[in-house]
Amino acid sequence: MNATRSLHRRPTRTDRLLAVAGGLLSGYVALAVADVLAGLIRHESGPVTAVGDAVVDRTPAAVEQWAIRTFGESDKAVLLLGIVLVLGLIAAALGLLALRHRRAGAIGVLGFGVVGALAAVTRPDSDSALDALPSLVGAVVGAVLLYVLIGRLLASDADAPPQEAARADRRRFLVVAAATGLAATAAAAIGRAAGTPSGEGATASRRALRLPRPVSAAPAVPRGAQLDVPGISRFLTPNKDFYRVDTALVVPKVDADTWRLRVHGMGVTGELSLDLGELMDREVVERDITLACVSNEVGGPYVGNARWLGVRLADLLRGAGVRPPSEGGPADQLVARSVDGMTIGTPVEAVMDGRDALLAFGMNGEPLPFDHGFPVRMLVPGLYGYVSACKWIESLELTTFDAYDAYWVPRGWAAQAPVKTQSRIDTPRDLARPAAGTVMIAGVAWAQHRGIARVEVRVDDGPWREARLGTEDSRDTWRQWVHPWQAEPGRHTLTVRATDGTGVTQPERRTDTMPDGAAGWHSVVVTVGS
Ligand SMILES: Nc1nc2c(c(=O)[nH]1)N[C@H]1C(S)=C(S)[C@@H](COP(=O)(O)O)O[C@H]1N2
Ligand SMILES: [Mo]
Repeated sequence: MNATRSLHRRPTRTDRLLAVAGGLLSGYVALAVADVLAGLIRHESGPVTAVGDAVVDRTPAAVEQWAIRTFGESDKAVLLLGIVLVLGLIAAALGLLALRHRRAGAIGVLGFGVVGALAAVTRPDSDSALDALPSLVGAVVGAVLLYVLIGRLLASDADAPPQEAARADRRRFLVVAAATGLAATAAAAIGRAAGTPSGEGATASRRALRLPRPVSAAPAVPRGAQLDVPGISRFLTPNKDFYRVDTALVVPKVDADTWRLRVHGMGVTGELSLDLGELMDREVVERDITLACVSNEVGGPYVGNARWLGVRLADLLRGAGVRPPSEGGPADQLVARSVDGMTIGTPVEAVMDGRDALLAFGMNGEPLPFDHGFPVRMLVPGLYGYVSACKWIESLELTTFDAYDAYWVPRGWAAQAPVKTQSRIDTPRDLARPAAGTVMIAGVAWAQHRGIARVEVRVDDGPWREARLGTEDSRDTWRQWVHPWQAEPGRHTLTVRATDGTGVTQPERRTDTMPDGAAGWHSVVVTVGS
């Protein structure tokens, strides 16, 4: 007898199709098993999430910029879908390979388990080798399944009549495939229903959290800060509409009851380790601060304004003995680290120069949403988020810019990045078709911590005309503006530019977001009907 069973029958096209299906099914079962185990161990240890996180970390800056431009805030969903598609293609190919070499196909499946396991244990938030288990066990089950399935497909003896043999083989294959597919689906469903939903303790701790009253409340937003123009951005951005930019594929769910913040490093004379209660017992302030992302293109959506509740970071640092460089302190960089391994470096001088740099736990009257950094995040008026606004913060280290590059710096972004003055036309929208007559051109302008002194609007190549500004809330917030325009029929280009509180007007020349934020004027093109 021939020892190699796969030679018993020549694989037909149907066999090849079934082998592809077998590969896909094995991949599916492997992921389902991994999902059940990740639910028991740690949700982020699942292979798709772990590989996705690893891909995010290794993505070249240019590709990442392209992804943000093309997919916006759905970039994460697109990445996960991409990973699943690639896995599907590979699984299909392994199915075909197994038809020729059963063992090679199975080993291929194991190889993917190793990749997933490596990704899982090398994540910065992985603190246990157990994180390798979901990928490894899933892969072993997937590999065995593929081996068995292809075995069933080629089980018939060479002496049997070919037609009948093929039919018997397919029946055997389908029985095993259907049984394992159903079993894996059921196991995954039961695992999801029975397992702890991710972050149950964190959700309960957020619900139970009572925010303290501020010693220094933010003054009421002045009447007149919010202009009454349809289509303009709300002055205070509701939490659910606030942009989200971060590298987390699974939003960290931190339990406020066990959260601690450590403050340590150069020039710290008394290391601190605070829990949330101790942080909230300090002097609490409330401030309106506009946050902007360095990845925001001219006219883009990644900017928002909220009312934050927290403690002044400078008070905390002084309490730990820290002096800014201007007073002879040795550290010029404050590195914030998050529970998911993000590092964000901020100039110590900016944090301690009197501005309202905050460790915030409240946002627009509620505890920080998970998406925005629960339980505590940092905010520094006047700096882009990637150099100031660490979410899910767990430690603050005093060091120097020479000694340490935070996460984005080796990826091509500037180590220090004050926000650039920007203005945006919210209405009319690009390519709108307003009727002739009075059209309100309106939007927002921001130059946090310098303030907005003037906004001007231009129609086509006409003269710059000063827009009416909304009342200033604080120089750390954006400012609304409006300009009534007597619109004449035809196609027109509307352009805006702002001047900040130091008297500097936005330059016309457009620059890329990389390395330290986009510059240039925002324009929209509209066609006015008659
Ligand atoms: N832990 C962590 N904090 C982070 C980031 C991140 O990826 N991880 N992204 C930063 C960037 S680039 C910006 S612009 C702000 C965005 O804050 P938001 O998502 O609350 O709007 O968070 C900052 N803090
Ligand atoms: Mo950002």
